[in-house]
Amino acid sequence: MAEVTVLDYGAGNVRSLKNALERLGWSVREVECADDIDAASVLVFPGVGAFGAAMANLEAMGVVSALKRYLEDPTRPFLGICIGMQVLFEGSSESPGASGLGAMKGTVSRFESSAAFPVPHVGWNGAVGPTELVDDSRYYFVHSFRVEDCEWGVAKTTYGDDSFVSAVERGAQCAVQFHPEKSGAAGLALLDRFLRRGPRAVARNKPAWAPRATRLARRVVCALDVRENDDGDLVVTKGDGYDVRNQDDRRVRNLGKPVDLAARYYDEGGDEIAILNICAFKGEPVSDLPLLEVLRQASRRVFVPLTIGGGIRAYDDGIRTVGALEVAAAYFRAGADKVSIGSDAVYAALDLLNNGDRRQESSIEQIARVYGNQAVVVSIDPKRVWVDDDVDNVGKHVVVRPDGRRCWYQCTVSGGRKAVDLDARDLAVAAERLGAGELMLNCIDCDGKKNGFDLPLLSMIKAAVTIPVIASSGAGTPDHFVNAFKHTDVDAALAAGIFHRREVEIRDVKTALQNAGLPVRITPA
Ligand code: 1PR
Repeated sequence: MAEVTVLDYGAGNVRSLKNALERLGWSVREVECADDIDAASVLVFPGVGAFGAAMANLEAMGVVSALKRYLEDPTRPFLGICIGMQVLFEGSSESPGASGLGAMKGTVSRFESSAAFPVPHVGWNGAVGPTELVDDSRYYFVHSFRVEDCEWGVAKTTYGDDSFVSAVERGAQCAVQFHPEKSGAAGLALLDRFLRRGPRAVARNKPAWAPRATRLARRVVCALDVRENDDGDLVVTKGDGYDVRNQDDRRVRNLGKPVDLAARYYDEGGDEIAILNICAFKGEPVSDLPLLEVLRQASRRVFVPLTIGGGIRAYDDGIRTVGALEVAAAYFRAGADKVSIGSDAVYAALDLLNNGDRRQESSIEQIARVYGNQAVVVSIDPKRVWVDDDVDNVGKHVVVRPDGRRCWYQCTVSGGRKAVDLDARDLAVAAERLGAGELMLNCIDCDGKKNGFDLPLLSMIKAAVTIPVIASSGAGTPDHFVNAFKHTDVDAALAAGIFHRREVEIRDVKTALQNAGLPVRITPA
C-alpha cells in the first residue's frame, strides 16, 4: 500500500485526515523527526490552529529546516491544508513577529468582519481556477485569515467583497485554504487526485484565467443529543423543552445510536454534525470521556465537520483537576473539528462582566489560543422571560415579538436546569470577546416544538455579534429553515427531532433553500 507522510505538529486535526487517506487506500506514517520529512515520498501538512502556535510547534519538533528543504524541490509532492497553507508565507497578522516558512513571499492577514459576512469564514464555498486540484464543487472552509494574492496562486474564492487565494500550486507542491478531509465526497476526490498525480515539474506557463465570484452556502446542521438511557446505553435522545423523557413512562427517549445516525446524516448531505453530551460526564478520567469512542468511530465514516459539546470545562476526576484544554485536546485527537461550550461559557461571561480584572483564562480563551477561534463554538441555552412593563427588565434586552408580547432571554446552565441572571445577548457579546468563533443559539421554549425557530431571538443575537450564528430549536418544516435564513441572516440552521424521526429529509430542506434562491451544498443522491 502506498504511503503518505503526515506532519502532525500537535494541534492539527490529524485523525480526520488519516481517516480520509486510509479511506482512499493509503497508509499513513506520522512525522517523528526531521529524517521522516527528508525520506517522505508524499508529505501532507494538516492544519487547525493559530499561525504562531503552529510555527512554534514545528520549531519545537526540530523540523523547520527539513520542511524548508523539502519545499525547495517543486517536484516533491506536498499538500498543505488551511494553516498548512498559511505557514508557507513569510508571516501572518495573526501572530506578529512569528516567521513562516517563506516558500512564498507575502503575509497572511485577517478578514474584515461584518454582520453580513462574519469572521471566521465558515462553511461551504467554491474555488475557481485553472487547476485540476479543484472542480465546481463546494469545499469546507473555516478560517479567519487569508492571502489576497501570491506567486503560486491558482484558485480564488469570494467572500463578501473579499476575494482570496483558496489554492496554490507549483509543480507537485500545493496547498488549499479549505479542508478537503472535511469536504465530503468532493474533498476525498481532491485528495485522491493529488495523491495519484505524484511528482511533477513546474508548469512552463501559468494559464491566464478570470476568477468567477463564488457564494458561501447556508449550512444545514444535524444535532445529536446524546446521553445514557435508563439501561446504561449511550443513545441519541431528544428533548421537548429540554425534557428528554417520555410523557407516559418517563423513560429517556431513544432515537438511535450516535455513530449510525451521524453516518446517516453525512450520507444524506448534512453539512455539519454536532454531537452533544447532554449529561456531561461526572468526573471520569479524561481518557474515559463517554464520547471519545463515539468520535473515533464517527470520524471514520463522516467527512464533514464534527462538533462535540457537553462537559467542555475543567473538572476534578477524583485524583486531579483536568483542565478544559486537556478535555478539548482529547476530543480533537479523537476526531472533533470544533468543541462547543455551554455552561462554562455562561460562567466565563459573568466573570468577564462582573470582574474586569479576571484572574484566570476562561476555557474559551484557552482553547481558542491553541486551536484557533474557529475551533470554539459557544452553545447558548436561553429561555423566554415575559415582561409586562419596564420594571421587570432593567438592563435586559427586551424583544417585542410579532404578537406584541415582550420578553427577554435568560441564560441557563446544566441543560436548562438552572437559570442565571444573564441576558442571552450579553452572553453572545462576551463569548465573541473571549474568542469564540461561532454561536449555537438554542431556545428552550422552542426545543422540540416544530413551530419554527425563534426569529426575534435570532435577529437580536445576529445583530449583536460578527461571528457566525447557528439557529437551533423548533425546526418542523423546510420552510422554517427558509424563514430563518431569509428573515434573520443566520449562517446555519440546525435540527434534531425532525431528522431523527425522518419527518423531514435533509434533501427536502436543501431543495426548499435552493428554490428560495439561497446557495446550498447539493450532494449527489
Ligand atoms: O453545558 O457545556 O455541558 O453543554 C451541554 C450541551 O448540551 C449544550 O450544548 C446544551 O445545549 C446541550 N443540552 C443540555 N441539555 C440538553 C437537553 O436537551 N436536555 N440539548 C441539551 C439541547 C439543543 C439542540 C437541540 C435543538 C434542536 N439541545 O441540540 O437538538 O434544540 O432540537 P429540535 O430540532 O428537535 O427542535 P455544557
